[in-house]
Amino acid sequence: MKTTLHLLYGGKSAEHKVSLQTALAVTKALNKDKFNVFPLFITEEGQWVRGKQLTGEVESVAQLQLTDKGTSIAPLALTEVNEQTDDKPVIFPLLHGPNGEDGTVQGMLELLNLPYVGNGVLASSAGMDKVIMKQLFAQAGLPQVGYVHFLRSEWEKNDELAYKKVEEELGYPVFVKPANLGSSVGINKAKNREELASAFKEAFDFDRKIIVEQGLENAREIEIGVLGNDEPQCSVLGEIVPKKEFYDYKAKYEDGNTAMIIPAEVDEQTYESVKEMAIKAFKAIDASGLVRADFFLTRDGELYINEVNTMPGFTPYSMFPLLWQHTGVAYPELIERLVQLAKDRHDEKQKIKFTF
Ligand code: G1L
Repeated sequence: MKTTLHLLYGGKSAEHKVSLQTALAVTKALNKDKFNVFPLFITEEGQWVRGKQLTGEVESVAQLQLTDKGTSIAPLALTEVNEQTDDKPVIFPLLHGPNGEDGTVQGMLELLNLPYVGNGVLASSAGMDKVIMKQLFAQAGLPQVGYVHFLRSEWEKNDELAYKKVEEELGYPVFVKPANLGSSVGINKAKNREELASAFKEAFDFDRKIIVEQGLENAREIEIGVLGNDEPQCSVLGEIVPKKEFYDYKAKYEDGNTAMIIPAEVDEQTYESVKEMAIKAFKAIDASGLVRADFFLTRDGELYINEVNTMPGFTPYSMFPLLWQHTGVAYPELIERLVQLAKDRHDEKQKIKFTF
């Protein structure tokens, strides 16, 4: 029996275009003999638009921008998709940022009792808040660099006190980041008090809560893919290497300024440690489906977890799919595995008794 899949993409977010590109890549990779694929587009204004089944070849993102071609629906009218087939349709959310990655869309899909690809409500929201995520990692005994966090109201009351806390507990350099953002906006490196003050000011433009992390000099950035539900598996390792030296965090992570090395060259023991820590991190946030776990490896061989990404870049050229490609799971198979994991989680959930 064919599986009906609804791709949910676009969205009221800075990542709107990335989402469209990703939806296009996923659409192209899906075997139409196995899947009935439907587009569900969220415009930049937040309007939900449902389109006709994607049967033939979809060649450009313009075909996925349904603005005049589809039927506007209320988000909760998504339940109507139920009637099209006896097998429950699976929703594939490809959305980033505060309106999709933080668990809100996942919560809506839970209410509708629809299976969906990727992380659930708890992991999505925990993974979006860097402070909460670090607290869960600390609880799991995972090594991390030092960090402190502040609310805008605390900083407004006494900014000197906040800066002193950073200097006493961490020292320079530090990275200042909004607690709640998926991408790299509002992030700055600070090497002194003056840079710290301006980094605080910018980070608070994007969130009411910020995190300040100790900066490691010269550490390598190692990433790994984790795939599964209750028994997650790890991919090979990848490394992010800046193509030249960067003084500015933003420039470093702009497109084309870093290279990916897969597999990363590390010794056997480091590989084993990364895998073990990645699985611990996956479980610490109660992840399901997938995460990309990011680490720092110092030149003396010390390993720290940096963060996990519950919705990593997902074009065929992004780190997560490439890591799995090198592990023996090609892009179309990766997508099929994720859809199966969505069904498995949904079936598990149906076993739960809700009345006593
Ligand atoms: F559903 C998955 F597979 F879990 C999933 C969902 C979303 C994987 C990766 C992503 N990534 C994105 O949606 C994005 C980073 C392209 C945001 Cl626009």
